[in-house]
Amino acid sequence: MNIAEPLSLEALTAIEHLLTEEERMIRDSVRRFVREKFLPRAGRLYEDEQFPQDLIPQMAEMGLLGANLEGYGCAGMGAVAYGLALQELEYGDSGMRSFASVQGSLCMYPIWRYGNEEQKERFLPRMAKGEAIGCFGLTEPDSGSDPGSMTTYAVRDGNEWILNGAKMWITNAPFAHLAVVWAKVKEGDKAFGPETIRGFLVERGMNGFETPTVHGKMSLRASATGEIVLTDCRVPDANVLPGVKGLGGPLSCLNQARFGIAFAALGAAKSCYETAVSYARTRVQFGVPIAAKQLIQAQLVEMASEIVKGELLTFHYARLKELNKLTPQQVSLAKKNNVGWALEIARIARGILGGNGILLEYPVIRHMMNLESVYTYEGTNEVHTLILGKALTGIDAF
Ligand code: TGC
Ligand code: FAD
Repeated sequence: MNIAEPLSLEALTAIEHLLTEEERMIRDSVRRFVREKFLPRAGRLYEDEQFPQDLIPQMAEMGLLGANLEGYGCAGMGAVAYGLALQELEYGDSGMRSFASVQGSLCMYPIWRYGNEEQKERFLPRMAKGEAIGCFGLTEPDSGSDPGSMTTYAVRDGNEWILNGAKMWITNAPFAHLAVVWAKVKEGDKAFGPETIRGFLVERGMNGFETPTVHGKMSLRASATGEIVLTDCRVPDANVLPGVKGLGGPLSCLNQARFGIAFAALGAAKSCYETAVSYARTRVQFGVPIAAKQLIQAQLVEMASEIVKGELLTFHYARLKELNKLTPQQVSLAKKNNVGWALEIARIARGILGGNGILLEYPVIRHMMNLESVYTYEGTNEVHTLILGKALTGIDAF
């Protein structure tokens, strides 16, 4: 049987000539890093529930921490370069991308956008260097999709705030040096005016701040996930983000992180697709490679088509983001579409590999399990459907 070289996804998407030299360089250097330093250990890290903290200095050197922020030692990448870099990380493992998303979009971004100058100088340069690691505490055991129902409270006491409550499912928490914690406060001492949400920079070492690890995850095992337990935790005024009040604060950070995830999830999908093509071209059943079977080709074509469509969508949206024209609804569309398809592609690839599809020797089952979390976090697939449903009909169906 004559078997020609396969057409690459990159040739089919054909955005290479639309990238700047700097964007290509950033993508290629992260690609090398992931393939040389991470992938040889990926299966073992997943099995051992270990995030590779030893790789943080190199990630920092490549400008991946707070990559798209300007100043304070950050790399100031454009949205396309940032998206491509995250996609290469997620080609390795969603846990690697999660680490960078949380550090940059969910912890450094709120300080960069809503912090005062003193807070920015105190935290951002060290975070860009990977010397201080951050996490983001919004979700609670009884408050996930509906973060406005949170019950973590901050009560003022002189120049300090006393925080009580618990946050759940917090990426990076077990080894983080600081947490951006969102908590409810009563506005104004006298009138007990309306309740609002504020952001607190809680530092490791403050009394009453604990971050027990969540064990037993079957997904994102190479990412450290923890709780944040706050028991009469005293946080000084100097650690309150002055520039934001209300749920719009944390949600604006999610816009940043969700954009990165939409772009990056395609990295996991590409890894699954490439593995499936290569496997199907060499696995012989009924006397021919299974890639010669029309049912297998139909599956590979669907996978490739959805990756190309997702890539074109995010590339366009990333250019819009660089012009400050990307809306939260567009971010929801991209997150829902790309993560939904990445998960579906991983499941199809798993099937194409047959029994081998469940072995950690191949990246597919690891990506598939990871993507189950990516489907749920940063707004579940249903939440993004309802955000779009509300925008398209004008009716809130939450
Ligand atoms: P709603 O009344 O719609 O809005 C409340 C206020 O927020 C404003 N707002 C936004 N602002 C900026 N960006 C957005 N995307 C915004 N969406 C809403 C809105 O204008 C309003 O402002 P104001 O001034 O009028 O008060 O709020 P709601 O309570 O009805 O909830 C809306 C809903 C359900 C869409 C929202 O709560 C939501 O997105 N829920 C999902 C929660 C979520 O995504 N959690 C993620 C936690 S972090 C995480 O998962 C990290 S994983 C990281 C990793 O490892 O990679
Ligand atoms: P729920 O909100 O209880 O939802 C359960 C189901 O009900 C879902 O299918 C949901 O779509 C559906 N549902 C809910 N409301 C509606 C509705 N109105 N209509 C229809 N269906 C609905 N959070 C952080 O704050 N920081 C982090 O760093 C972080 N990292 C995470 C890491 C991992 C590995 C995971 C798994 C989660 C992480 N999260 C984090 C939490 C994540 O954001 C939440 O899990 C997510 O927002 C969903 O909340 P929930 O799990 O409480 O599910």
